[in-house]
Amino acid sequence: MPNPLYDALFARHAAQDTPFLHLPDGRTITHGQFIDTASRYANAFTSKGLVPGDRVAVQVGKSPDALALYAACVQVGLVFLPLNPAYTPTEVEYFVSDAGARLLICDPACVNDFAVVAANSGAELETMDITGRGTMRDLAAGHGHAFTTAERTKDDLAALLYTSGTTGRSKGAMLSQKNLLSNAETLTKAWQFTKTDVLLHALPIFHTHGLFVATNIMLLSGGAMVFLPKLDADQLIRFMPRATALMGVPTFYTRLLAHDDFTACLTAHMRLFISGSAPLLADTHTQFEARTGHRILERYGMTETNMNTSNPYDGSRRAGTVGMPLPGIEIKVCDPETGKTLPHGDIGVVEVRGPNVFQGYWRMPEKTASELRADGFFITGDLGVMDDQGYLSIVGRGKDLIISGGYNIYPKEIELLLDDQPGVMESAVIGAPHADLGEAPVGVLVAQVDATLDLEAIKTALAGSLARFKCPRELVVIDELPRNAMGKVQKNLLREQYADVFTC
Ligand code: MCA
Ligand code: AMP
Repeated sequence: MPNPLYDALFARHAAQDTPFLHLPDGRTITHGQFIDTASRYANAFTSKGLVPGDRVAVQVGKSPDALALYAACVQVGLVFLPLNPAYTPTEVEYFVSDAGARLLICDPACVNDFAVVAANSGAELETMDITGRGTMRDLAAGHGHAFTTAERTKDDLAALLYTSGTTGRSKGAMLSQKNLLSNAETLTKAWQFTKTDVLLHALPIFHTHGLFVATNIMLLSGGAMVFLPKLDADQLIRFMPRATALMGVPTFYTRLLAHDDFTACLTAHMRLFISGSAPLLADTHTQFEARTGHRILERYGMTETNMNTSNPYDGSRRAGTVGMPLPGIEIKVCDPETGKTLPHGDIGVVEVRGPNVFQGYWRMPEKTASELRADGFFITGDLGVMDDQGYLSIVGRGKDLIISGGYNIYPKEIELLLDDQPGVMESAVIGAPHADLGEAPVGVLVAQVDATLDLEAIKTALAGSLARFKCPRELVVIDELPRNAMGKVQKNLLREQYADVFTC
């Protein structure tokens, strides 16, 4: 039965014994073996009564089996909802409940906490650990690999990815088969990936970058990945001789540059280094070229849109820019007030339209209507400027957002928790420059009259309900927050004041 995403990414590799995943322990999983495993999981899902359109929330460590869950969801027509393992049970409960997920798959080590989450949100619970073991694998082992792929159209939902919001409430971005497939096709072509490529994959697989950009491209092209559990510069260096390309957030490149063994000789055979998810400093770009002779290719995207722009594969890769709109994708830089397109050279809000743009936010019609125009343009909230040659630079954000090591942190979510802490009158969370992560969160607190704040107790309280990467690395107390005439907190002044907090 037709299922455009499954047919393009998976079905055509079903009988192939070409390598797909090279694992650090020396094992290799072929495309065919991977698809067999995925189909067993597809049978396991079906045996649990799941039907096309059901949501499956997956909060497990990175493993080939975790990736097979994604393939299985596509084959059954389930909506894949991957979650960062760093999220606390409180955070996960929101996602699972909001999505109305039928099934939650978690690490067996957390099964007690997540049994409560599943019960509260009406989902069933299964487990999978970092090696792939758990009740899901046991269930799949009882099934064969014959599975009749569910019929889907290109407009059916394939994934629901939660992105935090400026109001503090996370929104589920609805991504259709077309959104994912069109972008995978566009990027494979733009970056010239073929079945001879081997991608060094050290990104997480619960975000667009590691899953839909990196993995979908390698599936579509029929190439292979060195599949590493996480970023470890030693491992990248060890496996680089087997690879042809690397994709990473800027931290990947700063950590490689900090490593003495990262040399021109090591990279001489490499075809491509790609960076995205956060701004790559022009200085990193320059240092990388000086060390290796390679110019990093920077691109720009969002969870809601997959990839929008890219520096050219052939042609000038310009440091400090995110390149030009990808084929089939339109980009406008607009006046934030009127929405009118601005001339080249003027700074405005970036808007994007194309087959990559999501269908809207899950069960949030008002939010969708305020960010997705009727004519199909999505208002990104990023501030950009386009030059005469069509290169876009992201110069800031209209939205209050911190990007730390490629993870998005919305200050509002943290401020709401800080404001609830004993003795806190109000708070503001800002991003301060951080050498390794680009920026990292700082909490600025104002105490209630006569209150003395216990900063350690506040940190402990936050750690109980917020993923660690969102917790402010520094808490400072001041007398009052700077405000403008309208009463709005002037975060730009706080950012200036605490610009050196992680460097001095
Ligand atoms: C880990 N920690 C962090 C981060 N990562 N803190 C702030 N920001 C982070 N990004 C904290 C942990 O909670 C822990 O804290 C401590 O750092 C060590 O954790 P560890 O796992 O060892 O960290 P790491 O290995 O150094 O990880 C840093 C990393 C990783 C390599 C930058 O975060 C990463 O792989 N980031 C990539 C994210 C990504 O894929 N983004 C794409 C989103 P404690 O010690 O207190 O417990 S998609 C997107 O943005 C769009 C679509 C796009 O354009 O791509
Ligand atoms: P996410 O919500 O995780 O999809 O993050 C998307 C955001 O990451 C975008 O709206 C941008 O603010 C930022 N981003 C992604 N790629 C780049 C880049 N190359 N340069 C600057 N910012 C980027």
